[in-house]
Amino acid sequence: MKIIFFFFFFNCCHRVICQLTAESLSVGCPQFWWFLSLSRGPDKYSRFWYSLINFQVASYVRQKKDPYFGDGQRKKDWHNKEAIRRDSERVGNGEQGKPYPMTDAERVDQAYRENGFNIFVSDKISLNRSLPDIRHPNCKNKLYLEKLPNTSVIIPFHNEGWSSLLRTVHSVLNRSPPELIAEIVLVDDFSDREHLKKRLEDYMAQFPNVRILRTKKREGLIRTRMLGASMAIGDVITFLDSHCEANVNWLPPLLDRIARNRKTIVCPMIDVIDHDHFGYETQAGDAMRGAFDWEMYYKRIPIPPELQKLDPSDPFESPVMAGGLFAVDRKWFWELGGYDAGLEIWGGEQYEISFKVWMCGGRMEDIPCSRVGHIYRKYVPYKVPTGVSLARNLKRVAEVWMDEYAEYIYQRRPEYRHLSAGDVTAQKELRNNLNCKSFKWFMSEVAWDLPKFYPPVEPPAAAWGEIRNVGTGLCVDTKHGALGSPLRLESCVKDRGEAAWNNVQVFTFSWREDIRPGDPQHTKKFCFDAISHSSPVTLYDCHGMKGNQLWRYRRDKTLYHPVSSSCMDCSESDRKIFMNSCNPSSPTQQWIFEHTNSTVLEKFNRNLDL
Ligand SMILES: [Mn+2]
Repeated sequence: MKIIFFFFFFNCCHRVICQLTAESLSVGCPQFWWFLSLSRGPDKYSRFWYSLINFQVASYVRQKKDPYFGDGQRKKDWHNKEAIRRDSERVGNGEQGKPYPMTDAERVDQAYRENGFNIFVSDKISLNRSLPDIRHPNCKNKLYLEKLPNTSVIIPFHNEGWSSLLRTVHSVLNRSPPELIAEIVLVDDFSDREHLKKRLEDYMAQFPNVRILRTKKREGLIRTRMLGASMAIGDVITFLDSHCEANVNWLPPLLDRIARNRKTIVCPMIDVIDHDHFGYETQAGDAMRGAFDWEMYYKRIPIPPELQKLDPSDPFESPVMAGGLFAVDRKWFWELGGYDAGLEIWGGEQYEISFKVWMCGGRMEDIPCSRVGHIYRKYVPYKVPTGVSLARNLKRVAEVWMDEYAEYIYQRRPEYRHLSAGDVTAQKELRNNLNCKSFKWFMSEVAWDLPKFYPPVEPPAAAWGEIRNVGTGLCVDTKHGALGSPLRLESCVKDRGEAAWNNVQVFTFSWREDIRPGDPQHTKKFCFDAISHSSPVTLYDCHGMKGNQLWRYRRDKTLYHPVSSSCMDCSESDRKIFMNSCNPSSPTQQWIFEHTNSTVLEKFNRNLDL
């Protein structure tokens, strides 16, 4: 009786206690120590708690070496030690993921034209090149289920370069346990480049489990993936892009999660293969959650402390996937209806599948121990149909899945409101039949941390309109300059009595405490940016991380830049705007915004030593 009680207790407390230990170890959670000290008390009951915690910690540590899960399934080390050793000995161009030393001749435009990345460099690197094992060190000791489902790896492509496509295939074959690869399916979306025809078929004939499918006309990425998935024979479908490199032991960690819960969609961590020199490295920020803003641009947000794991190499939940790299149980993918067949060409499909899996009883995770490199192109080398299909796709996703939240998109993209999304009855029926939850549920249970970074309703701005300098009477002007070009002083448009189309003199000091061109309803995604206490002030892509784009508009009318502890200054003679040591009595450091919201400004300045 006692034992039964114990196990019951063990199961239901497991999560809570791990959470507590996780927090206490990583951030010294005071509640936990309070809890522990209580548990140390003399009475029998609290001693029981204490022993339970110790047991938990001990079992956590032990689990690393224990070949069994709690449910009695055997686990094993899936690393291919021999292949890892062979890789480590490789030397040559691009080996170990090192940048290829480019000459000027290789840097020419021609190298990028057909692929969007430097194909000359790609051609000089071995198809079997080695990659650095940049996984979290804990990944080296992880065991996964001995019995894993096998997978079809679907690789759609359109006019892909020869060496980049082949390196994708080679990396999968070289770094996957052969018994887990049911097949690799290359799906050609109507390419016209010669090397992708007979030459590719002849080459792939040496690999019995590589198949080539071809569309009969240009179908676009979404339908090409669907064609591959519909022909797949594996238990799991793994989608990859056609210019990827799979890293050490990438596959077992993905399949393991699906084996444990077939409704989990898993994504590898996507590393960056440089489009110039093919060096291999992590993305900025590495492990982050997938998110979106309310114009439906894909975004990444930090993992909140509540979701951080004791072991940072453990899988974590992600609200939306980045796009083309994920694995899903084949039957579950079709139960979810695959992709909405009404989606055209490209775009929005990652939201559709992500919302669908979360809202309809599944889940989605990123797997830090599974890493796949991807070449982020310099530009897309072929014609992508214009915005219409993307807008239509996004509207379909919003109409079918986002309920009342679709309104937030239409407010920012009024042109979507009356755009036809086509017939969505089948999609709505599917949502009904699968008994899917509401988007409100998704926002409150899954993406609850998103509004902090991308609020559906934009909080009020602190100041906006022209920014007039007190000393010179001139205004800040972008002159429609390119990104990175410095801001200038210019005679104020308002004073000229005529329209001045070549000027941009309206700015918003936004709720993010950055300054952007545009009025509060229509800000651009460029921000005032300074890199030192004496640098010019330029416009740069807003990174949303405060830092060198954080400004204070102080009561003395100075624009203070906390990172460099300096103030925005200007000189009338050369009309330059630059950072300088603060001197609040200098009129050239005083700026007047046309409009201010004193409540918001006071809130911003409250925590500041003025
Ligand atoms: Mn790609």
